[in-house]
Amino acid sequence: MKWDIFCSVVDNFGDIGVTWRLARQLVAEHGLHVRLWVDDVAAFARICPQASPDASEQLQLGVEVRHWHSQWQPVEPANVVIEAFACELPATYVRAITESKRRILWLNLEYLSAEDWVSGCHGLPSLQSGGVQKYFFFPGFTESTGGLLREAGLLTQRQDFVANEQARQQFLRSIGVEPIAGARLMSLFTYESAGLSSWLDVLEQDSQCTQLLVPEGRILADLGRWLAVDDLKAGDSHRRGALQINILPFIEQRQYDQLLWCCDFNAVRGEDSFLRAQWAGRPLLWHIYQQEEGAHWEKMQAFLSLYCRDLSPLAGAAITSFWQAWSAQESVAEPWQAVLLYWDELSAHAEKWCEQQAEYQDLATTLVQFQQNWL
Ligand code: TRH
Repeated sequence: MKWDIFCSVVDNFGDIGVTWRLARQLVAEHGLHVRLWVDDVAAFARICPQASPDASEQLQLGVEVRHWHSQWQPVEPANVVIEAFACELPATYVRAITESKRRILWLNLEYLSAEDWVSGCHGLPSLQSGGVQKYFFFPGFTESTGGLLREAGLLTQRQDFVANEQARQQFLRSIGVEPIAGARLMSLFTYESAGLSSWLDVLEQDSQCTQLLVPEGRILADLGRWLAVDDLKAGDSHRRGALQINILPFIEQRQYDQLLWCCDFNAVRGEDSFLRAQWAGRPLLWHIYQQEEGAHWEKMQAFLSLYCRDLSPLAGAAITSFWQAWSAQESVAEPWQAVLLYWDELSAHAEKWCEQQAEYQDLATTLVQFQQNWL
């Protein structure tokens, strides 16, 4: 059974981050033959360092990764075709689907959203020219959606790792971090935010020491301005009062998971790191990807109303105002103090949320089942 996944890298790393993770899981757990077509192989090589950034085809962890050239060379379509994030398949490939004598399942894998309307649209067919159906497949946080990307054994792996203090310290040292005993460990991987400086001011003056781990990314410029240091790079570390800052290299996805598991709090962004931070079972800040006309506010609110359902109203309000102030580029000093007030409840809740979400069937399995029901 052959599957083709098409990914066009919009910007950043999330599109390829999600599709690479899905492709790996379909091979490893469902024994499928998967071709991952990606237009920007260099972006792929950033999250899969063993990959060659300019190979037109390569085998990585059992996945056939193909460069999706602008001059498309016709190929035989697979049995299942996943068009990720409405990336528009090559016209000759669509024609080959339409003209094929075989039944080919064509799915559009959508961005992750907690909005109510998602479950009503999940799995619906849309008739394409040439008479072929394309099905809309929505990941989500309820069982009436396609579920969430989650590899088998992920939570056990995390629990084993976290229980093994030596493994944790060894991992941190392997990415150039000397852990400070007793410090609160946090990671920061967000888009640019004017609210950052207000957060760092509070952390600097806090009675408790914080060690902030910052992978190279879009937040570095704001961080450099606050530190009054130019061209921050991986390996740099700076101390300001109670705040120790370590700049990390961009590491590969499985190591990034371990980084999230080491931390007491994770500031993440987009879609894939947002979900990985939920599987880390720790309190988090989600810097949502900004969209035109403020569409991202509804998406954030939809998630928060789900996420805060089992939180006390004050703890829910604290995390909500922190996320909103951060994305609104406002000062987060006050909201952060409120988060600290409800730290224990928020920490316990993050673990409970993770376990609740892990009860649903994972996205790769729901995709495979959808195809089996469709056959
Ligand atoms: O990179 P992003 O901002 O991608 C975004 C989102 O996908 C968003 O939904 C989409 O609309 C936009 O792109 C176009 O954030 P995201 O989704 O967290 O993807 C980052 C990927 O990078 C994720 O797979 C984790 C990975 N990563 C590493 O592999 N190593 C690292 O060191 C770090 C920090 C991240």
